[in-house]
Amino acid sequence: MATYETILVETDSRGTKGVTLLTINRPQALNALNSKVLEELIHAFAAYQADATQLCAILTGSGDKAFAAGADIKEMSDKAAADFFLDDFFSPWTAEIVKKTRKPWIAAVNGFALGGGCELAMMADFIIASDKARFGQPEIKLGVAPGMGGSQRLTRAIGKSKSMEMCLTGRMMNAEEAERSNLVARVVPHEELIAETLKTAATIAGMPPMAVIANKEMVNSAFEMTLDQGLIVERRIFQILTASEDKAEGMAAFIEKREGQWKGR
Ligand code: CO8
Repeated sequence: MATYETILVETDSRGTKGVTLLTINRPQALNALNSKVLEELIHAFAAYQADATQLCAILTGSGDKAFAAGADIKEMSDKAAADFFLDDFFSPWTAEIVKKTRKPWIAAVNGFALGGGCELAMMADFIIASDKARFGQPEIKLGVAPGMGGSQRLTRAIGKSKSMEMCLTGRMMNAEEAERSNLVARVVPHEELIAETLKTAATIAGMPPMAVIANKEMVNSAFEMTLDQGLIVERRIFQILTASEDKAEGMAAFIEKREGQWKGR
């Protein structure tokens, strides 16, 4: 297994078969996202995607305070506009992590998820938040604006009015409001965040692998396509799945009142 400086990786985490736990590990900087974190997360997500024994990942932050308090302001403060533009700064987060990870991953938000931290959480397939989680897009206070998808993904998640208010004022949203606003799937007590997220991830990892990937692909197509296009994608993927060995097994298992034994084909 690769060794990393800024993240921790645990496969079959805490004995949970098929579940990889990724932890951003810069608690002294509230897990701010610098270029090393990005480089290492890209590598770790690619390894997760390639590992056929793992079917669900969780991303969280180390320490008790933050998931990630944003892109690393100290690293960015000296960069010129030309550097950001020529490097197409922030583009690898979506291109390398979101687009290339076909298997699901859950953000377990354990504290501050601000700026790039909130944007990273929103890249996950869904968010489970501790009751201490706080979400925000405070970039405006730095004289800039979201750059890792905040204005787009937040608006799709919670609607124009709330997203606009959050981006224009930089205010934070607590976990209760985030759940009410559909930003997060579920809020759990802080101390139980990882245990609860592992349970949800274990449920997913116990499903037929092709169906897991297909379900993720279908739901995501709802954000990229018209209704007609999305419905065609859904029907075609559904039809393809009916040819899988796991479909025959799943239906036989139901009729025979037993658990399915998945082949992943
Ligand atoms: N980048 C770098 N270091 C950070 C960051 C960050 N985003 N957030 C916190 N830290 C560091 C602090 O500098 C501090 O380090 P040190 O001990 O060496 O001084 C340490 O983490 C602990 O932080 P605080 O002492 O500030 O902890 P508090 O509990 O007092 O406050 C807060 C917690 C409210 C979360 C506070 O740290 C904060 O406001 N952080 C910044 C939040 C933020 O603005 N995030 C958005 C970042 S910008 C972004 O993500 C998009 C790109 C913007 C481009 C900018 C171009 C210049």
